[in-house]
Amino acid sequence: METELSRIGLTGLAVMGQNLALNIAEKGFPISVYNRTTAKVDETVARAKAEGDLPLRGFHDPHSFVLSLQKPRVIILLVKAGPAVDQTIATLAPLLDRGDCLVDGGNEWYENTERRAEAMAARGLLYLGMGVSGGEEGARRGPSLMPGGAAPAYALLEDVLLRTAAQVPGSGPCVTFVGPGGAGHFVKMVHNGIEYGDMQLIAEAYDLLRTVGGLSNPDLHRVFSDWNRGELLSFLVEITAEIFLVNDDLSPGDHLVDRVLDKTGMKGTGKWTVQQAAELSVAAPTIAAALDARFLSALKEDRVAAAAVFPPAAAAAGRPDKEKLVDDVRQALYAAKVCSYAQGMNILKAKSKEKGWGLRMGEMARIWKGGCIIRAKFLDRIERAYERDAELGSLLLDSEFAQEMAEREAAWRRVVCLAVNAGVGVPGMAASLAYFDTFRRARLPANLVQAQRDYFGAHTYERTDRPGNFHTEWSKIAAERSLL
Ligand code: 2AM
Repeated sequence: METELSRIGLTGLAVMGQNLALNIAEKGFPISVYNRTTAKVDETVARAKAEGDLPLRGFHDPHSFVLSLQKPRVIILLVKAGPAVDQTIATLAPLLDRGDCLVDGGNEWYENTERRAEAMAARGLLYLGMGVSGGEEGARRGPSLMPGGAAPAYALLEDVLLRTAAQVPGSGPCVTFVGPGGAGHFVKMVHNGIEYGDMQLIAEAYDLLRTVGGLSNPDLHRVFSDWNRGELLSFLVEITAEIFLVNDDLSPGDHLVDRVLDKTGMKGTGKWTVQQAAELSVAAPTIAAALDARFLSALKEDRVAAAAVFPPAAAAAGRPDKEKLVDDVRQALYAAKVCSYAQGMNILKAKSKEKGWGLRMGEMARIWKGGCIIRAKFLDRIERAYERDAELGSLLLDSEFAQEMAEREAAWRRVVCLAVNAGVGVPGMAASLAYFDTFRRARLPANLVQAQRDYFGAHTYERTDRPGNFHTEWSKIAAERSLL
């Protein structure tokens, strides 16, 4: 055993790295692992033994780690994004031979990946940027994998990835070669932005049901469990239902969710998604609303002060009918989610066009169907929509989605109106509705904005009835008119 070379290597043995290494070993690929802090190497080796004598060998120094790998060597990096990746590359690259490959599995900014891929190529080394989603459990049991970079590099580890990724019956492993350059990390970034949107929309549904509908935590558990048996079936709805079941050890009799401070953390991928949407001139108001909601959540002290200044909106007479409210909120959540995904997919499409990545949109939906945080039955529909039309301009224009939106529109409006009147912010649901109402109108008030631009800045305008660019001396004509 000691003299045999491992099929693959992995360095960076924090939670994701350890679990992914054990997963790869369990799928029958002998793996070598290394970590800067060697205690984590020993911990991983002990776990491999405890979890079924898995074919995993630990190394305390990078040199013997690299020498333990069969050629061409493939090493997955799961170290913290940013400078740690550069430092790890600086440690490993000099030990590698031409044709060996490094795979960054972190949440890295895609331009860093492209820069590193170029630098590696200059040394005759291959490089992949691979999004890995699914958290601890996903990494161990089967994550969604989004590898991008040089196609020959992907070929070096495709067999490992196909077996390591989540397997969705009838749909295959949740991995595909995403595209060249930083495409893999970019797709993972947008996945995370979509995840922000999903989580915010679910939180708004919870808030309405609790604050306006008066549902208790056991009620909420039943509602979310019920939703998870229908169109909203998804990992996030499932875990939400479970959260309402957990009691608080430190304050007996209470539910833990009520003791969790209302401040949401973040690591940056949601912010990057919104920044990229703006760079690409793609509207992503639901994802932006989810990001803003996190910013506002952080202002706990200011919010407590504001709550004292602005008392809650006058309660509407009586509580709404609970059953009707639950049914309306379910529909609003679904419709708002469709708009959020339409935005995320449009960011991917625009970037793919700009960079010439050739992203296959249906494939992106397919590899998100299992393993990852946004996994959901609903992704089947997105995959089908792009199967019907690979160049689909917006998910909202797909016939199946269009019908679903029409069916849920009235409930969605009722929910947003109810929230507005109750003074309960639903930034995600409202942003989605405004997005929908803007997108679906053939004529917008943009004519007036353009007229203003031409008035003060001579920016010219186009006409509805003839081609060309026009400029009008609006102030002159208006002055003449007002003299009449
Ligand atoms: P550590 O256990 O030695 O801290 C997540 O933080 C993972 O990234 C950990 O495995 C951590 O290793 C690794 N990591 C962070 N910074 C690093 C660096 N500069 N060089 C190598 N590994 C690093």
